[in-house]
Amino acid sequence: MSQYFTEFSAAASATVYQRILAAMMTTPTLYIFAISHYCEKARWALDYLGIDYRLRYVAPGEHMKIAKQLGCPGTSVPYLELENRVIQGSADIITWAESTRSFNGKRLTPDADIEKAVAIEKRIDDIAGVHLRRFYYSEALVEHPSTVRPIFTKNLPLLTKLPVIIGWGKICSIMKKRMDLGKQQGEESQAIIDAELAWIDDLLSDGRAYLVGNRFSRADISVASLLSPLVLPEQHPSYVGLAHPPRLAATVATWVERPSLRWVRDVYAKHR
Ligand SMILES: N[C@@H](CCC(=O)N[C@@H](CS)C(=O)NCC(=O)O)C(=O)O
Repeated sequence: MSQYFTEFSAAASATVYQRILAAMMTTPTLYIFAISHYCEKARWALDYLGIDYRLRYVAPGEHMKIAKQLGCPGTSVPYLELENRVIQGSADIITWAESTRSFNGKRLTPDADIEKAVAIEKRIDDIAGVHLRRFYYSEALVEHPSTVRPIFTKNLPLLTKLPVIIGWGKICSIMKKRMDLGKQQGEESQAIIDAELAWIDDLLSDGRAYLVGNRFSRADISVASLLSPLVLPEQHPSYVGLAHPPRLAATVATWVERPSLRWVRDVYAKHR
C-alpha cells in the first residue's frame, strides 16, 4: 500500500512538475523599458485581454542584444517572446493577443470600423508617440539627465543596473544622437504634439466616450497610453514618482484641461 502510495505521489508530482514546466515554456515574456509609452500600450493590452505573461525589464543596450538573440527584425521594445517566435511592436502584440485561445474574450479590435481604429492607432504611434518622446527627452535627458536614470534602472537586477548607472553619461549621448534631441528639436516636437492634441480634441468634440464606435478599442488604448507621459496617470504601473522637467511642466499646465488630456485621465481611471 505504502509502495503504491509512493509511486502514486511520485507520478503525481512528476505531472505537476511537467505542468509547471509546460506553463513556463508557454507563458510569453514581454520585454520592456519601464519608461516607454509603447511598452505601456502592449502591457496594458495584455492585461486588458487577460493574457498570462511574464514581464522582463531590460536595460538600454541589453535590449538590443536580446532582440538580436530572439531574432527580432529591429531593436525596439516592446517585444514578446513566445515559445517558438517573437513578436515585435505594440500593434502586432495586440493583434497576436486577440488571436490566442487564452484571452478572456474582451476585444480591442472592433467588429465594425476596423480601418478607422487602426488608422488612429497608426497615426498616434507614428506621430504623437515619437514627438512626445522627443519633447520630453529634449529637456529631461539633455538638461536633467539624473531625473531620467531611476526609471531606466527600475526593477533591473543589480548586475544589469550597475552598468547603466556607471555608463549613464554615454547612454545619454547615444540617445541624444539617435533621437535628435535638443532645445530647438524639443520646440518642433511640442508644436507637432499641439497639433495632434487638436486632432484628438476635435474627434472628441461630439461628446463620444470612445474614439471609434461605442466600445473601448485599440484606438483608445493607443491614444491613452501614448499620451500618458503628459498626464502621468496614477494608474500607470511605472510612472509613480516621475516628474516633468520645468518647461514641459509649464506647457502641460496650459494643456491639462484640453478634452484630449481630460479624456486620457478618464480612460486610465476606467480601464487601467
Ligand atoms: N512602433 C513601435 C515603437 C517602439 C519604440 O519606439 N520603442 C522605443 C522605446 S519608446 C525603443 O525601444 N527604442 C530603442 C531602439 O529602437 O533600439 C511600437 O509600437 O512598439
